[in-house]
Amino acid sequence: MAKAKGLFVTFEGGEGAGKTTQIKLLSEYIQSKYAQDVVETREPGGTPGAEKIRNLIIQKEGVDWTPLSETLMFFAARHIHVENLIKPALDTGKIILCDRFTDSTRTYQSYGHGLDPQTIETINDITLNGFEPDLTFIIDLDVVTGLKRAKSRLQNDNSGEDRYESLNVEFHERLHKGFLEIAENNPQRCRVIDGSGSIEQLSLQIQSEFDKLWAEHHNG
Ligand code: Z5A
Repeated sequence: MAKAKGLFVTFEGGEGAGKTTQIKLLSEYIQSKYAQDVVETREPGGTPGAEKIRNLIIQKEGVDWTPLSETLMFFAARHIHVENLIKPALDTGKIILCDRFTDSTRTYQSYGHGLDPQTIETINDITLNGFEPDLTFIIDLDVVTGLKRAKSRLQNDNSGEDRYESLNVEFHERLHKGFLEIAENNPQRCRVIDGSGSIEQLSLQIQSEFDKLWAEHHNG
């Protein structure tokens, strides 16, 4: 596959790990240090159609999604997002910072909800044909601290998005294990960041990893 002009960076981790916070900080850093256009986006969502699918998946009460139907909806939203926003932005040299991507499907739908991992990889191949991020930050935080942070964040907004936080601690422990296994199996792409540090400490580590990627991309 031809190398895109821009860079695609994703942020993964359990609830309340600090992804949204770190995306904003890295975006400011890139714009000020490299004078580069940055697109901040999220999954599910990121385009009008994909945001509609997000509402279907996350906000509806009393639905009867199966793990497979939910996975197909995540990939439907992802296909729109990649084709209509991410690839066109990469083609014009932009840096994309995305809150969650396919690793969240691997963890939530497989480690969490028990869907066969091979089914996810088959759908991924059909939908994205090998398209993966250039770099993935996995923010690693113990489950109880993450859920406390996510709950306090939810009390301060009115999005109504609490469906996943309400699942039990064992579910979140399985996600935690899943993210670490993905990092272990993809050392080229993934960097695990210790989420228990201060916002500033995490941000400095993330900046340093981004600088390395930038240097490789421009010199390599
Ligand atoms: N999902 C799925 O199942 N399958 C998929 O394929 C995809 C998604 C793509 C939506 O995700 C849901 O969809 C998600 C998985 C599922 N499940 N849930 N819930 P989301 O990303 O929109 O929602 P989230 O994971 O719950 O995000 P979050 O709670 O907003 O967490 P965050 O972005 O990682 O954290 P934050 O907002 O930056 O920080 C949370 C709070 O902690 C906030 O008050 C911060 O000020 C504070 N914070 C942040 N960093 C620190 C540090 N270092 N120290 C202390 N306090 C901190």
